[in-house]
Amino acid sequence: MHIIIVGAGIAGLSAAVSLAQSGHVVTILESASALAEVGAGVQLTPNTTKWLWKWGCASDVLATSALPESFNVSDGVTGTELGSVSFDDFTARYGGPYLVIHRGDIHRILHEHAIDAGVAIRLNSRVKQYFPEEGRLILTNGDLFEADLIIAVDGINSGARQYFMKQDKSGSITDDGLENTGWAAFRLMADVASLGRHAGLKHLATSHRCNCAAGDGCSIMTYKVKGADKLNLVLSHPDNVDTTEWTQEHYRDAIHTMFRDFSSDMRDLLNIAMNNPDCTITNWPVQQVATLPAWASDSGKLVLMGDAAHAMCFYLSMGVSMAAEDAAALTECLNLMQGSSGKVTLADAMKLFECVRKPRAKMIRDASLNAGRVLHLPVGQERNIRDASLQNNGGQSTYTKDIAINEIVELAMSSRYGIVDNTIRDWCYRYDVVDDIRKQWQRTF
Ligand SMILES: Cc1cc2nc3c(=O)[nH]c(=O)nc-3n(C[C@H](O)[C@H](O)[C@H](O)COP(=O)(O)OP(=O)(O)OC[C@H]3O[C@@H](n4cnc5c(N)ncnc54)[C@H](O)[C@@H]3O)c2cc1C
Ligand SMILES: *[C@@H]1O[C@H](CO)[C@@H](O)[C@H](O)[C@H]1NC(C)=O
Ligand SMILES: CC(=O)N[C@H]1CO[C@H](CO)[C@@H](O)[C@@H]1O
Repeated sequence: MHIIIVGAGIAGLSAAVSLAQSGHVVTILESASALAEVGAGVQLTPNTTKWLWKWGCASDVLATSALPESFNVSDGVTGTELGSVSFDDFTARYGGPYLVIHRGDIHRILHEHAIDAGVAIRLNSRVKQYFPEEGRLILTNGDLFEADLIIAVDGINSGARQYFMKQDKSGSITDDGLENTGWAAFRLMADVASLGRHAGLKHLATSHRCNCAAGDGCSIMTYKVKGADKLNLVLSHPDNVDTTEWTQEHYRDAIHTMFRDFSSDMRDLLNIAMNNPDCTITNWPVQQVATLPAWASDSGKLVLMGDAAHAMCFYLSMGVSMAAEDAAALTECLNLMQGSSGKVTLADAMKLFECVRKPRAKMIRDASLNAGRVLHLPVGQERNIRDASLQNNGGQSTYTKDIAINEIVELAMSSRYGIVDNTIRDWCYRYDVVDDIRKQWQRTF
């Protein structure tokens, strides 16, 4: 098939690699004039890495990523370790490692593999309008494109999403599908070298761990990117400040006030990071995409994927995993459709894609938001429940492939903390989207 992908982000490039490797003719339209991914590191969960391996990216990814040893959660105020999960046995347990990679690196690797697979990438190509039922679109410069299938992976501020929103009586769309999560994050970096000179922070310089210091309504998450002399800091806080007019001085003051009760080690960490003359602090309000009425047009010729369809907050680090799952799922649907010798239409195949992906995306999105809530609980009974379960990783995992959905939803929305919890983690990482698509296919057709 001839497929147009709109957006060359991590999700668009993943879809391009997967589809082109399956023999489809793929063109990417990207509005930017150069391909570059800004920002710091991303954490990739085991199943994502397994997809990347399948697409032949293993050696490139491993060469540029860090394999953290563990994820440790502590009480930000007392400094007490609350719980942890070791990443040592992840490959044995989940079929792939947990890793941290620079956004620019994963983007470049996917880009190179897309080119190798024969994908054509057109930069300076901003889509202005879609014709969802016809498989056509127009760029802002007036160029018209047509394909068997158009996949819109144009990110959280997607222009394609409006075609899937409900219209009001006058036929206009007033809702952009975005929801505030109530959270935002200050992002900054610390020099690893300067941490090494501080007794209480040395371990951040010498070890490769994802650390999270949790407080009432705020937290400090840190991780290192391979080869980097920088430690990434993500400071979560309630999204109730307008920082548009803020100077760096405002940021510093806000951070000092916000973390004034944290342990002296954590305050030293923030000071070291902020005292660096190169330090630039930015604020990221964290938004998510509402549950949309549909992801595929009636004809199946326009499909929404990636953050455009299901942006979620980062407390389970599942954004890129969901993008990789989308790519694998869509490829499998098209392969099965082509194997059905005309029995299954594109419209039916894309509906099936939507039926499998939408509920999973909703559950992971809601679980991510709940993980943010649980991480930032105030002192009290619910926090005691969280801390007790953190100590033993929520006990033995009760996850099986056939576990009742309600049981998982209940757990994922409970006081247990996402990634450290054996059952919630198994549910996130043990999922096999291709298996799910095949089963649903057999049931439906
Ligand atoms: C602060 C932060 C931290 C995160 N941390 C993690 C993490 O640790 N782990 C993780 O898995 N995920 C994380 N995520 C989420 C992850 O980054 C995304 O889920 C992932 O990058 C997928 O994005 P995407 O490709 O769908 O969208 P994008 O990266 O936004 O790409 C969309 C592309 O479409 C292009 N485009 C937009 N409109 C048009 C148009 N009209 N015409 C043509 N092109 C267009 C844009 O230029 C862009 O290149 C984080 C996100 C944030 C904000
Ligand atoms: C962090 O987690 C690992 C793995 O569970 C554990 O061995 C280690 O003791 C934890 N604590 C610290 C401070 O590193
Ligand atoms: C795509 C993929 O490899 N998915 C795997 C995710 O992890 C589980 C558990 O290891 C595997 O069964 C899936 O095949």
